Amino acid sequence: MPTSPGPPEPRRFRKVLIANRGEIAVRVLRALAELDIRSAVIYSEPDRDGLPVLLSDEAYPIGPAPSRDSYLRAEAIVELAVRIGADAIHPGYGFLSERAEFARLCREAGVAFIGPPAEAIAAMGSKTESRRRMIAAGVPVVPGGDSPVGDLEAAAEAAVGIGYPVMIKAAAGGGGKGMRRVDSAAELASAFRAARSEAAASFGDDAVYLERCLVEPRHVEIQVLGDHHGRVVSLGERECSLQRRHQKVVEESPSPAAGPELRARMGEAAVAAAAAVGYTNAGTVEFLLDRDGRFYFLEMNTRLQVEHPVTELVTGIDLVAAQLRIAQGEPLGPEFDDVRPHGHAVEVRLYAEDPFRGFAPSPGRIRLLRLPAGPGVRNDCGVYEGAEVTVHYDPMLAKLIVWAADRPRALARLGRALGELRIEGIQTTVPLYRALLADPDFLAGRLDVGMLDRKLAAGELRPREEPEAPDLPFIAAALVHFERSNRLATGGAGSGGRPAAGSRRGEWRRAGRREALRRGPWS
Ligand code: MV4
Repeated sequence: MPTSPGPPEPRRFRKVLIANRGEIAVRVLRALAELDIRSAVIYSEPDRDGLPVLLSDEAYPIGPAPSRDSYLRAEAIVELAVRIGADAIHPGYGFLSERAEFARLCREAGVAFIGPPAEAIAAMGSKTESRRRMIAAGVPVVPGGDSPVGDLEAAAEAAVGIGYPVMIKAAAGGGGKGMRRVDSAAELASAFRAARSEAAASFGDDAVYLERCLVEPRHVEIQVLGDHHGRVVSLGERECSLQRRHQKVVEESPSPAAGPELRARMGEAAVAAAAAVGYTNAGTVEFLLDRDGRFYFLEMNTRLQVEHPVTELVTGIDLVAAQLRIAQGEPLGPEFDDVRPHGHAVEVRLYAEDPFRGFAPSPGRIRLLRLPAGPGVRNDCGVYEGAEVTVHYDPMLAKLIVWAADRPRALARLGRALGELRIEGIQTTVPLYRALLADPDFLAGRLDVGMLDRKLAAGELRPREEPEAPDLPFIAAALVHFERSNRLATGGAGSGGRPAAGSRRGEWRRAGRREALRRGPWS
């Protein structure tokens, strides 16, 4: 049975230390400010001029660029929290967020870890252990072996029992490392060897096991919250099938594949999964959903996730505020009864990668940054104009999230927002999203986990440049000036009617407007 420390003494946090950087540090800072809790951040040398340092109440240097010398210094971070009188540490995602040992260190130092108990992190950290516990809890898992296969003979036997195609997976794994699809007995030996050595290299553990391979499944995950009073709730699903090499690029809620009935069943399974390991705070239960609407537990992410905003926008729940309140010992209130999605939200991740050059990293100075705004548009951004993007950390700079009444309107709004967005100085994945908005399968919600890689390999998703403006800045400036003086002279209605579409004058005028928008009158 999971050891539960029981409800913490109810208390108000006065100061919280954020053990992270970038957009998620900014996101947590905002929640702290709204709850009137003092904020402290750590920062590495290259992050000293970063947005979290600018926005926090207190900021502390933690070391040089390499993560192991800065953001991964578990003991130094806990010591700092004690020294500065922080009541709690928010780990964000990545870095120390899923290290059971870190959660334990916090607890021993009397600092609240804003996340689940160390025991729950550990139980979900092992694929084979979590599979066994899910089976015991009645949560559906992909049919297959519930223990590692030690040699090729055992693997062959297991594969026959399961039936080809099978998936070989690393027991310690996750993220697709050490994973191999095997379509026939003839391929098994080489795939088994490859999976084992990749597992050993990635996780220091060469244990692998076999599952039935699902064909073109979707990745659908359920957001859960658990309080310290024994209650776990589901906040519905996120569709995360659009991934490039196991990196999510677009997420949305609700899933185009889910209706109220499937949502309810997946939500119940996710709540059972979390409860089975004594889960508290925010977590995500990942499922594979097959084309017949059957779903299978994949793994549980024991942290706040990058894509949490789409859930926030369709449920109206502030997940970071909920994490803080749960960690303070508050019970989940009536606003968490029977949460249903309202409207539709889509998130695209802005990576500093060049989609025209195989998604190569694209560090450099952000020379121009204009973020979209207006109805239903949210930016979770960790950088600002003039900031330097380095190669030291994850290339995700920001997320653009839109909300609208339904999916077609949300996609239209995403297109509008991408049209307003300008980033110069570095390359980003924005052109890929412009291309996706012209893809019939994406528009129809026909998604599966292999779709993006297949389309990119087939050259189907030519990244689209932003609508190109001719390089005519002075003519543009003249046109803008002409328009302004004309508008003043005529009392605001412009020069009297739109020129016929495609007319020479109309094209030039539009080019001028685009150019003026691109550069801005201020630069
Ligand atoms: C699978 C699968 C099909 N069948 N398991 C990849 C990462 C790992 N966490 C689980 N993964 C998969 N497991 C079975 N039995 C297909 C995938 C998969 C995938 C899953 C989620 C998100 C993206 C993916 C991309 C390719 C393959």
